[in-house]
Amino acid sequence: MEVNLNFRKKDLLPEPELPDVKEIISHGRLLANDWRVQSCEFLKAHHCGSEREYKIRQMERGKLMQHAHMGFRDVGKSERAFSEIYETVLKSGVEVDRYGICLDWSMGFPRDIRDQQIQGTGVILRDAEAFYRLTNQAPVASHFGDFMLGFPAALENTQSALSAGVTTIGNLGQYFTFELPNWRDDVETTRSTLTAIALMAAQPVDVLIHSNLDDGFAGVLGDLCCALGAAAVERYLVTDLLGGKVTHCYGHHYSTPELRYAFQLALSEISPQPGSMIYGNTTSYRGMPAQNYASLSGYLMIDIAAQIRNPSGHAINPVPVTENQRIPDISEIIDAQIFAAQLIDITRGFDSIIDMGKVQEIRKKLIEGAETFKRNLLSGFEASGVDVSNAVEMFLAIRRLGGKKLEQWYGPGALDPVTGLRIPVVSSDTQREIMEAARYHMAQLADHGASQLQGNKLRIVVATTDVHEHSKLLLEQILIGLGIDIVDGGVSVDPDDLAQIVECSEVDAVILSTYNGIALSYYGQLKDELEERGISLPVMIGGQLNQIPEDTDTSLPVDVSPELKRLGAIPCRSIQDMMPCLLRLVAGNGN
Ligand code: B12
Repeated sequence: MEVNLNFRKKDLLPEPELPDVKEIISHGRLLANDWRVQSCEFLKAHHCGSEREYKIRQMERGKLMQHAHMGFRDVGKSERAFSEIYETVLKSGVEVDRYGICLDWSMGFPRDIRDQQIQGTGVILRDAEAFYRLTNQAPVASHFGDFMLGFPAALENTQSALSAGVTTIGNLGQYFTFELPNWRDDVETTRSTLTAIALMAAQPVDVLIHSNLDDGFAGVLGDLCCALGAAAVERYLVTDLLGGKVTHCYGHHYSTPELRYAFQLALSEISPQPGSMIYGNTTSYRGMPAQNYASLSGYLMIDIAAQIRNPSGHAINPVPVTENQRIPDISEIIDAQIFAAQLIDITRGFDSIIDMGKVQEIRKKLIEGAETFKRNLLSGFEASGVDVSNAVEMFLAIRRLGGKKLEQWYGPGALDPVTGLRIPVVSSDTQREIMEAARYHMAQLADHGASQLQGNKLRIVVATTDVHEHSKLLLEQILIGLGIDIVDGGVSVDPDDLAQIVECSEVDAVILSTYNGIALSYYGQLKDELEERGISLPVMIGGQLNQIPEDTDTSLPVDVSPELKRLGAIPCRSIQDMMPCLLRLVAGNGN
């Protein structure tokens, strides 16, 4: 076993005093006297006390469950979607078992300061009554994950969800990786999250504490053993330290069929509660709807086959094929659900031809690697002085270190003698896909003047406004290939911090990726911050350049590229779009 002294507790947790974990747990338990799971349409219709009970029943019956994800800004539309999707698919003989509600990221802020925050694209529920109204529109299990746990409003949102009859609540993965704009108090975030977990653990019925691994570290790790290891560590945190039941979701980043299948088998051993859902392989949606249907069938068939052979309680999630273009509308969610039900029947005929030998081999490696990761992490933390039996210290230490360091220090892979990096035992698809994309774009850029950039010593800061980091990794690979020096502007960086980095690092331009539907507000703030510092330089911005117009409650965001351009930014739809600006910079005429 490796025990490395990679950090010292006093450097990572320098606070003279952290909140008392015993007090947090007893506060959460006490709150359970007043905040209890209430009945709702779903629990009544299925005569059960919790979604966990329902899942176990369906697993025993061999019934595959279906999940639909949604959350429109317009609350009325979200409520309509709840009943309309359920009723319409039922007419085709299909049942949606659960809805995942996509809350807006401003919901992560406590209610009293929520209105002053930048809003994204999800639904905003003003109070407990609004949670109740939404979840009672159909006899479908409601799952609240996005922007619940892992944020300063974790406790108040959990209280609202419990009183609306919700018995699967997350999303622990987001605790570890998501940031709210201009919110820096991770101790308060931790206090709220742990109190909410203790409250759920103390309920008289089973409440599943959900974590989407892809929202957490799995989205950026190079070794799938560490992604599975994260599930093992989270189980330790929630079950051993806080007495709750943890359930895991995965899927956005799992494209290779045998890896996806093997991960399902391995996860059901490492995290044996009925699973919440398997997320769709959304990163494979890159084209038009007709192309995305192929991706949908590809990943869904694997998920269905895995559920037939090894029912783990995870509902399958047919993500509508418009997902990469915009937030899918109600009719598109309905189509995807009906499509999935048909595919369940078809897949039964294919299941027997899958080569399980290869899948089982990967499963074994994943489990061994995950256990090594967990063991190394716990002993490494202990050696560094962290009290591994104290949930406050553990949560904060993991969050502050971040996935990449944890993988490098505690991963099961051998160290590469040249780079010093861990060699993945089971390589994730994400890194491979980013490297492949970088090679593809470099070849394309040859026709757009790429050679003129070499040797010109341009220096560019690359950053993201939110958790979406793949484009940053891709852009960095490409910029290195173009001979450009990179300054790391960070992930989920606030405009003032980014302006500060620009001021300190003598860069020629900024490259920014943004996805959360905040492009215009973010750029406006960055521009002000740069102007205040007397800085004028080109800002290239790409990703999802959209936003819900201010003072409206329309549900879908609109393109803001023209406004961005008018304000002085350089909107980029593709990688090639940055080339004219880069070429102007080497010609000495950046703006
Ligand atoms: C992967 C992904 C995630 C991962 C991110 C993992 C990670 N660590 O990076 C996870 C699961 C964590 C995630 C979370 C969320 N996501 Co997301 N996610 C995606 C997804 C599937 C892919 C985005 C991506 O990485 N693409 C890879 C890049 C390389 O390709 P690309 O986006 O096509 O970009 C190309 C060009 O635009 C260009 N480019 C990009 N930036 C720039 C910049 C410059 C300067 C230039 C020149 C070029 C350039 O480079 C690429 C070249 O091909 C998209 C849907 C989709 N299929 O596109 C949703 C999507 C972006 N997510 C979305 C949302 C809403 C969220 C959440 C808010 C959901 C939630 N409620 O929790 C959270 C974010 C929370 C937060 N705190 O920020 C929405 C955004 C909606 C909108 N704005 O209209 C999308 C579109 C899905 C949807 N339809 O609802 N997500």
